[in-house]
Amino acid sequence: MGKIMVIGPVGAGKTSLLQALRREAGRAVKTQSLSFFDSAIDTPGEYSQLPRFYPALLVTAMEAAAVLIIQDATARQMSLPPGFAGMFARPVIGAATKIDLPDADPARAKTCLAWAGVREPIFLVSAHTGEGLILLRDYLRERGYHYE
Ligand SMILES: Nc1nc2c(ncn2[C@@H]2O[C@H](COP(=O)(O)OP(=O)(O)OP(=O)(O)O)[C@@H](O)[C@H]2O)c(=O)[nH]1
Ligand SMILES: [Mg+2]
Repeated sequence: MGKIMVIGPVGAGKTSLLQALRREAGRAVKTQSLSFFDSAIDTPGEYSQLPRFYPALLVTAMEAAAVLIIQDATARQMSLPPGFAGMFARPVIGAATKIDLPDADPARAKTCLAWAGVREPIFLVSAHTGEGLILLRDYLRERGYHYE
């Protein structure tokens, strides 16, 4: 069993998704530092958006079994550089979050993730309604990754 490390831009919904996977109630607060849980490693969005933090992300990824890259499905553009996913010496999966919102565009989110180098699988999820979480949990369980 191994942890997943969750990365992606500020406000994309990383902490909310981890809380939803753990079935925790309550709204997420901004992540201020690398946060280690039994099930996962949560990261502040700045670590994915500011290249000076990349070495810290890469070293921390060595503690994880897999990397989960998050894209806000309502975001109009990708805030990660092309090929970002390829930096990690770990399996990378993707999730587009906030698909409950009216301006969510799952196809655009998948394109953004592909631009960042994420190959399938890409999960479409909502931390607020729980949509898509069953498929993501099943995938993580099958691979032997922690999530709760
Ligand atoms: N409607 C909706 N809002 C969401 C969803 N996931 C997260 N949010 C909202 O998006 C905002 C940011 O969520 P966080 O989970 O804190 O985002 P984060 O990626 O952890 O952000 P940082 O810690 O700053 O890197 C919060 O107001 C959440 O309530 C979702 O699936 N649907
Ligand atoms: Mg957070």
